[in-house]
Amino acid sequence: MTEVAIQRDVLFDNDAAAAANRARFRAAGTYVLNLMSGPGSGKTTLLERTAERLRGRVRLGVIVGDIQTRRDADRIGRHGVAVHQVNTGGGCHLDARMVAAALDVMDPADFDVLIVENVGNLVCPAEFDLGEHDKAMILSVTEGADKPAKYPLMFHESRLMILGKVDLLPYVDFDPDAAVADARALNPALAVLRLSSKTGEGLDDWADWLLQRMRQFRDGR
Ligand SMILES: Nc1nc2c(ncn2[C@@H]2O[C@H](COP(=O)(O)OP(=O)(O)OP(=O)(O)O)[C@@H](O)[C@H]2O)c(=O)[nH]1
Ligand SMILES: [Mg+2]
Repeated sequence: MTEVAIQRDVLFDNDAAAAANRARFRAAGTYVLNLMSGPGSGKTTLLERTAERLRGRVRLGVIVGDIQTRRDADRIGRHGVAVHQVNTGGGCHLDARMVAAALDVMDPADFDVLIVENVGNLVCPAEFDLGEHDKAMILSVTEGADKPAKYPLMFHESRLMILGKVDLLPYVDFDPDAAVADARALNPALAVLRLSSKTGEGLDDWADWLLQRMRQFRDGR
């Protein structure tokens, strides 16, 4: 069997597992977001801030994927949300079966919103459907404005791009307009939010976006 054929089979198996996850989320009425980015772009920090913002408003759960350690789950768990850590043991992304296994621990029916923090990686996570309703990504200003053009798939697949760590804009050579233009050339419908988990800029817009997507999912169910 050729390499191409093997990859096709892997993705086919994943798609079947993703469809089963999606059916489970629909039955439970749970909106699910797959949050992706390169390593260290600020996913966990944003989820810590999100847990604080949404406390008492929606039932938020988090599944977090990392190659090793449960450090991110420990960080998020300190903010009073239910969180489950998945370790891929070397794998560079989550797949739908890993999420299905996590759902044995985190019953989707217990949550209005379930956010999956994917493994930090700007490439592989975008290739795998987890059964989520939306993909969102963070591009932090420390990573360089050339990333949409160089790593196109995640920008193409995402509904929302968060321009993260904007508090650092004065200290880095990052052209936000160029980054957004390149990302929208790949994905004209891409929503963009400027955000800093440090100063709080953009956190209200992020919470509004998330709650609006949750309501739209419920209305369309
Ligand atoms: N200045 C600034 N630093 C930030 C911001 N958000 C996160 N950081 C810092 O960036 C570093 C990485 O943040 P994390 O939230 O761990 O990033 P991550 O994307 O979850 O990382 P991985 O899970 O390892 O991929 C930490 O030192 C954070 O304090 C921000 O908005 N501004
Ligand atoms: Mg993290």
